[in-house]
Order: sequence, then structure tokens, then C-alpha cells
Amino acid sequence: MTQPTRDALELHREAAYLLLRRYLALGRPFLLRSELQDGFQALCLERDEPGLAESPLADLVGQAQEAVLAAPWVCLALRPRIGRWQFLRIHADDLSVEDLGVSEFLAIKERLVCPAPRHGRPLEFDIEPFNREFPRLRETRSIGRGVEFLNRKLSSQLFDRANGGLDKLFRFLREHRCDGRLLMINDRIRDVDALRVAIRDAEQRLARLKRDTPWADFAHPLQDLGFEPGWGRDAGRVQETLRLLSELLEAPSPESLERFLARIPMIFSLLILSPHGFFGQAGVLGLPDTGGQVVYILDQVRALEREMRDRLAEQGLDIEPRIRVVTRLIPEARGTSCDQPEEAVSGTENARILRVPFRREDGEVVPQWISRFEIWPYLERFADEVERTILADLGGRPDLIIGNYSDGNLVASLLSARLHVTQCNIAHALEKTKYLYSDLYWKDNDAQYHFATQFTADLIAMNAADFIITSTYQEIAGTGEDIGQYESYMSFSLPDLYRVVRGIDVFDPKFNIVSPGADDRVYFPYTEEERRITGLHEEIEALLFGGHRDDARGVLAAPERPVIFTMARLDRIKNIAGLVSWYAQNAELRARANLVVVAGTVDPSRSDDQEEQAQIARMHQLFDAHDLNDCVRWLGVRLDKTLSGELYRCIADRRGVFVQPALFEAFGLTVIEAMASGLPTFATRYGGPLEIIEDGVSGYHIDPNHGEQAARILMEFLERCASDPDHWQQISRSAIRRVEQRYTWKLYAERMMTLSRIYGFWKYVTNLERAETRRYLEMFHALQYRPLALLK
Ligand code: UDP
Ligand code: LCN
Repeated sequence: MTQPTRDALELHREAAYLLLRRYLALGRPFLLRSELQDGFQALCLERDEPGLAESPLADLVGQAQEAVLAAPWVCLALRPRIGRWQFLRIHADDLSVEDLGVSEFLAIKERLVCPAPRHGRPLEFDIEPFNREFPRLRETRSIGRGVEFLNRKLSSQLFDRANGGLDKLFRFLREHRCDGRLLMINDRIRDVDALRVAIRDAEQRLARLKRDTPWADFAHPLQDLGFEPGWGRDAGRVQETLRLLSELLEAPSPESLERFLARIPMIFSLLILSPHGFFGQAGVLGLPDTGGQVVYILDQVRALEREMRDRLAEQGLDIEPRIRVVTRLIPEARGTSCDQPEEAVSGTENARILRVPFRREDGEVVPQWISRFEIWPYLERFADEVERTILADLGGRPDLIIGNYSDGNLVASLLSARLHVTQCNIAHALEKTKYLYSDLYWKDNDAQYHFATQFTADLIAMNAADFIITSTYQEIAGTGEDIGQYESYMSFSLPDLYRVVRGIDVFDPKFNIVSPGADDRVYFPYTEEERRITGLHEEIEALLFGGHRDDARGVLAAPERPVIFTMARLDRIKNIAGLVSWYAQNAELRARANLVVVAGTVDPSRSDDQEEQAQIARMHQLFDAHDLNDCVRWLGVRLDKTLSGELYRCIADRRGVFVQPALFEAFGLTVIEAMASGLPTFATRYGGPLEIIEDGVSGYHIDPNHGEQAARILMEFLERCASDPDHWQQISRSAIRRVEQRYTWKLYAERMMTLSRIYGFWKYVTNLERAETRRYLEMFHALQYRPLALLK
């Protein structure tokens, strides 16, 4: 990289020199990508130098994610492509260029933040050597499609004769049982050759039967041949499964392996972990720390149970799938069910929420809700108690453990390691990319956020997971411009604590994109009249256009105008106050539409979350400063799902729109809910909505950093719809279609089950277990995580 950089500097030497001076003159230790670009653009304008704006120098600045200014050096972190990083430094006087290793680059950053560290050589976390033997993706476009890659790569290795792969497959089939009951193959079949013969015999027998003959009618002769239940519910299905296996034994391929594994009974019980927050089914949404994650998990449970049941029925097994969501029990539950140790999940036959308390060291139960930033001291004891609870409840270990968010994923790692169960991580929205410099300046915010503890937990959990599900591509690797959530863990520094040289690899095949859906029982198009819940219309009318109420601010004076609607937790990052201020400052928009906000509470004394309190204050200030009482209605209420579903539709009836103005949104369930209802949706271009919405087709992207422009985009849309009502219809129809095609729980559940089988299979037949990694992580946990967590 040094040579191209030298050339770029040489070509416009004077401009390059002035640019570096300009950066240094800002007097700041670090500059962000946008600041670097702003500086370059300003220079181009001033100099009017032909070709400068399209020069290699411009490309260089375009690739720079970050600059570290340590005069006379300007150090750059370049990201020439997604997931690829290079580091170098340029001398501001003579423009000489030197390559930097990641460690050197981080060390320079650390010195600027912490000039007198405790140790000259900090601990370095580096996972790379452990993965040297492990297959990894090469192409940026393959990121997030790990299972396809792994299947291709490993099946060629596995079925290499020298590897004894078929024997491993055979042993894998012999292992299958559920609650002590033998499945698939019994000990009459002793090896692969015997299996081939047995398949031929079984096929002959089955050929004489009608396809729909149930398993019970021919179970005995098949058992004599060595086959146990699990091959299919009837003769036709059993025949197909045996054919797949014989094809696999004859000429193995990744496709036939995937098809065969899809039919094997492997997953009967699931443990889903979501420790923090108020996790319940009613009255919890909108509380601090309790948002989409809860919605996601409850919908996920319903979809997975259905999928597991369907598959088990096809396999001819009369086994009830068992899903357990484990969360914390909160004695001071504020009227929610979070103080109940058990709760059945509605809409399922058998899934349950189990609640286990957080305990202090002396065993005392922690009675109150604790912010997700403060839960670290309790998690290990929690994991121990969960282990006992779940083993007792299921009568054995689960077949798959799914963690959610930093805390759930850490607990999942502890349990998976102990119980030897496949581990899947889901992050939802980690904090690292949400808070600027949360790693570098961790000490400044440690009292409030404990980021060092959280990032340490994340590093452990990400590397321990067998596979990681993400909702979007960007969650892993970002976009051409912005870095991804997981990518931000590739290398970073917690000055005076430790340095991460290689934290995670976004090219690791453990990453898979499996997007969630919107619950189609609740969020369906406004046009489906017969399903509409008209009994709620009066209540919704009063909510939107009624008079004063204690839990709201603002009464709409012109209810005939369309509604701009938004709904979210009142977190800083959700930027609800941002939307209010854009609206407040655009007179035309104010004259054309009302703004309705469902968020938080209007009474600061009812919130015990610092961030929420600050946002409440800001909202009131905006109302006061801009006189918003007659055009903005702020409802400090928590709506249940059924009501919110109908509310989206009622707003669509009046040709309104939905806005999601977040500074960053990992995925954004409200975005797909609004779209599924048929609301034209305007959502942040930072995060998931950039992938969900096709700009100008199924909705619009807005930039929360350019509020004026966002207000203009809204204004133009509303203006156009006033003169051409078909425009609203067009966007509305495309939004509905987009969600139907891409974001459904049915698709999610199918994919998730396939992944669980495939990773489970590979974990069994190869040493994907990665014992060395596990031991390294255990040490990091004991020596680094635990002291941090217990510090509090
Ligand atoms: N929600 C709700 N009622 C409320 C506030 C929020 O039903 O009063 C739901 C909303 O419909 C969505 C979820 O909470 O399903 C929020 O998820 P999202 O992904 O938008 O954001 P998160 O809160 O997870 O950051
Ligand atoms: C958390 C978030 O912040 C959202 O972006 C997601 O939609 C939600 O979790 C569900 O994954």
C-alpha cells in the first residue's frame, strides 16, 4: 500500500501537503472518515486544481476510515475494501510513507489517549493463529453465507476416502437418540458396507408398499434390517430419505449432504437466552432495554416450534419439540409477569419462558430491574443456576443453545462449553458502533456504561460461537463506506487494559444472514379489510386525535392532515427528538402533516433510565421552543402488538407515512412492520433499513445527520401524493411486497433449522469444536473478563 500512497501524494504534492497540514491544524488526535472527507472537499474548493477531486489522492482519502494525528505523522487506517484493512503513516513535512502493523497503529492511538500506561507492553488478544488451519471465505460478496461455503469446503475433505469420512457419517447416524430412544440406525448395521446392503434390502421391501403406508405398519421388518424411526412418516418418505443416503454414499456432494441432513431428526429441544431487560409477553415493550429483542424472540419461538413440529411429523416421530426461553426473574416487576418463574408462550403448544433470578455474592436475589450496562457481576452465577434449571426441566441437555445480545451470548458460551452443545449467537444491536470512541475512551464512561466489560464479553462469545446469525449483511461487514458491527471487533484498543490485534474475522464461515420477519398475524396490509380489527378504531381515533391526556403532550388542531408516524424506545440513538426538531423547523411540512410520536413517557419522574430522562427533557424543550402543541402529538404510552398493528393500518387509511430516524438501527422491526401494513416508510440509511428498503421503490432512505434534507424528502413525497395519489399507492404496494418476499418468519425458521443441523453435523464429524480456541477464551475469561465484571 505504501507505493500507491506515495504515487498518490506525488501527483498532487502541494495539495497533499496542505491537506495534511489542515488535518493537523484541527488540533484533534483523531479524525473520522466524514471529517477527513470534509477537509479534502474544502481543499478542492479552495484550490480549484484540475483533476484533484478525482485524483488518486481523492481515492486515498476515500479509503481512509480514520486518521490518528501524532505530529509530524498522520496515521491512516485504510479500508480499501469491505473487511480489508491497512495501516500506514505519512510524514506531514516530507510526505514520506511507512507501513504500520495493526499493533503499531493501535499503540499510537493508545499513547494519545493514555500517555502514561501501567504497562509498556499491554496484553494483546489475537485469535488469528488459532484459525490458521480453518477454512475462511475470500470474497467480500460471500460474507454472511458461511454455511454454503463450509458445506462445500468440508464435504470435499470429509468424503476424501483417506479421511474415513463415510465412517464418520455412519457413526453420526448411529448416535441419534431422543430421551434415550434410539433413532435412525441400530447395532444390526455394523459399518458402511452393511449400511449399503441394508438400504438395498429396505428399498426392495418398501417398493411393494403404497407410498402413504404409515411407518408403524412396516416398522418391524425395517428394524430387523437395522433401521429405527426417524426416516420418514410413511413408506414414500422413508424411500426418499434412503435414496438420498445411498446417493450420498455413492457420490457425495454438498447439495446431497444438505438435502439429507435436512431430513435427519437432530433438534428436539432448544434453549434461548435473553437475560436482561423485562422479558415478558405484555406491558414490557418500550421500557428501557426492552424492545425488538423481545418481539424477535417471541416470534422466533413460534416460528421455530412450528417448523420443528412439521419436520418431526415428516420424520414420523411423535416427539413434542421443547423450546425454553430463559431470562432473569425480577421480583419488582412493575405489574409485568417478570416476577413469575414460568410462563407459557402464547401461540405455541409447548414453549415456555423460564425465569432465573440474578443473585448477589451472598445468594440474595436482586429485586429490581438493572440496566443492561450493569448486569455483568451477576452473569456467571446466573449461568450456573440456569444450567441446573434447564437440565432439570428438560431432563437432559438441549440440542442447541441460542444466545441473544452480549449478556445472553456470554451465558450461551459458558453453557455450551460445559454441556457440549452447538452454540448460535444473535446480537440484535451491540453498543460498540453506536457510541463513538466507546473503546478508546472507555475509561471516561466506565461508571455509566462498562464498555470494557461488555466488549470483553463480546470477544469471548463471538469466538466461542459455532455460528452467528445476523439480520443483515451490514451487521457483519458494513457497507463500502461504513464499517460493520462485527467488523468493528477486528482490531481495537482499550487503552491501559488490552489491545485487540485480531478479535474476530468477518470472513469466518460462522457468519450467516438470516433476517427476521414481521408477525403476519398482526402486521398485515391495511387493505385486508376482513382481517381488520375495527373494534379498536374508536380507541385509536381517541389516541391520535383526542383531547388532553396525562400520558401525552399535544392535541392535533387539524386532524384532517396526514400523519407522519414514528414509534420507538426513547433512546438517544433512536433520535426521536431529532425527527421532532426537523419537523419543527420545516414550516411547510408542519402545515401539510401532523406528527405523531409513540415513545417513552412524558413524565420524567416515571423513568429510571438516565438516557431516557435526557431525551424526555429534550422533547419538552422542543415542544416549548417551537410551539408544537397543536401539530405534534407525543404519546408516552406502550402499545400492545394488536393495537400497534391496527394503528399502523389506520395511519395508512389516512395516507400517512412512517419515519424511523435513528442515528443507527441494527435492523429495525418497526420498519418492516410499517411496510407490511402498507405505510410508505422513511428510514435511516445507517444500519438495517438500508438493506430492507430499496430507495424510491419500496420506501425512502433518510440521513439522520442531514435533518433538513430528510424533512425535504418527506415534504416532497407528501406534496407529490397530494397531486398524484397513485404515487402513495405505488410505494405502499412495493413495501408490502418487499416484506412478503424477504422478511417472513417462515423463511427464517426453515433457514435456522437447516443451519443448526449443518453446523451440528460438522461439529460432530470434524474438530470444529476448536479446542485450542476454547482454552484460550477460557483463560481470557478468567483473567480479563471476570475481574472487570466483578469490579463493580
Ligand atoms: N413496540 C411496541 N409498542 C411500543 C413500542 C415498541 O409494540 O409501544 C414494538 C415495535 O412494534 C417493534 C419493537 O417494539 O416490534 C421495537 O423493535 P425495533 O427493532 O424497531 O427496535 P429496538 O427497540 O429493538 O431497538
Ligand atoms: C434490537 C434493535 O436495536 C433492532 O435494530 C432490531 O430490529 C431488534 O433488536 C431485533 O433484532
